[in-house]
Amino acid sequence: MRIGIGTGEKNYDERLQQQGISRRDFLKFCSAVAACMGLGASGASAVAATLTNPARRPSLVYLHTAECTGCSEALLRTTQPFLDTLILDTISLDYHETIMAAAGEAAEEALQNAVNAPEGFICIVEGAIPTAMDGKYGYIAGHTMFDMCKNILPKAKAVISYGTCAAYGGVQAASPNPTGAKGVSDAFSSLGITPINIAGCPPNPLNLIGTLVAFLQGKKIELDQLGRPLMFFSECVHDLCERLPHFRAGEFAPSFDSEEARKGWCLYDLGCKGPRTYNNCPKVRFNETNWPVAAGHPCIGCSEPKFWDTMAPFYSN
Ligand code: FSX
Ligand code: SF4
Ligand code: F3S
Repeated sequence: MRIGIGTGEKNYDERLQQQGISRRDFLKFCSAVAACMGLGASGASAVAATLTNPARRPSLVYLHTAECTGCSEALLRTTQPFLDTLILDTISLDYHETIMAAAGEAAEEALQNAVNAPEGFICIVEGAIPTAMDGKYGYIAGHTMFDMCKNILPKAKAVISYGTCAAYGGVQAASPNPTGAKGVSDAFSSLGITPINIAGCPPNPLNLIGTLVAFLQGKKIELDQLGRPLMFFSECVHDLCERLPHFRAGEFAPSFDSEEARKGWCLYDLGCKGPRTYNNCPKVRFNETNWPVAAGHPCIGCSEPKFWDTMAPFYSN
């Protein structure tokens, strides 16, 4: 399956025009990706060149396991209407169970073709892997999710665990975890796979795009101890938060509907887990618009392993 803009021979101005995307909007988006990657202003043109280079079209296989599809939603429903066409066209999305037109045997064939393509493929996994009862809690096309991943992941050039479920098990792995759900690295540690974990429930799509751009540019992606790219996850949410001056001044909002909350006072007393959470949300806002704490909701620690258990209760500290 090829989504979107078609022929790689056209220059990118033509391809943008065809999609009704102004060059200005596209460069603005590239600046956001560059900023997210910690590159300076000069990084935007390099990002644009990478995303529009028709010569570079690695195959992408996107597998869904146990999850809510929020990660795909976050990626495909961004304010940039061209993400799903331009970006996914650039990387040639050959298999994505949620949005591909093919079904049944045709879908299976598309998967096999992508996996066996001579130029190789990048595999993104969204969701946790059920491991209890020989993986019987999750089947796709007659194979358990565990077996499907076990067969495909070792063949990939790179594996990206997109979302906290794929990274660490997420809500499926919350206690008592009846399905034995695990993150990809945990479930397949014996296969020697080192996934790049783009944590978050959902994750910020810009962190995924930034990872793909870095990969396409041949850059080494440095990871933290939890497998997350340092370029996105090296800082604590709390240290980046715009309410931090109020925290330091001891100004804590007493309730969500208080005047203090509206004035931007700290949400720690309302349960905020920003001090225990590593992510770039305050800096790289969702849809370049907002992030939970600015919208008035405490951080619930969604990019940390086991956050459903360790960060609960969400509304007190
Ligand atoms: Fe949902 Fe993705 Fe959370 Fe998980 O998200 S937004 S439950 S990280 O795998 O679809
Ligand atoms: Fe820290 Fe949360 Fe307060 Fe922001 S709202 S300063 S992240 S405790
Ligand atoms: Fe998640 Fe906290 Fe960011 S809940 S989206 S890590 S602010």
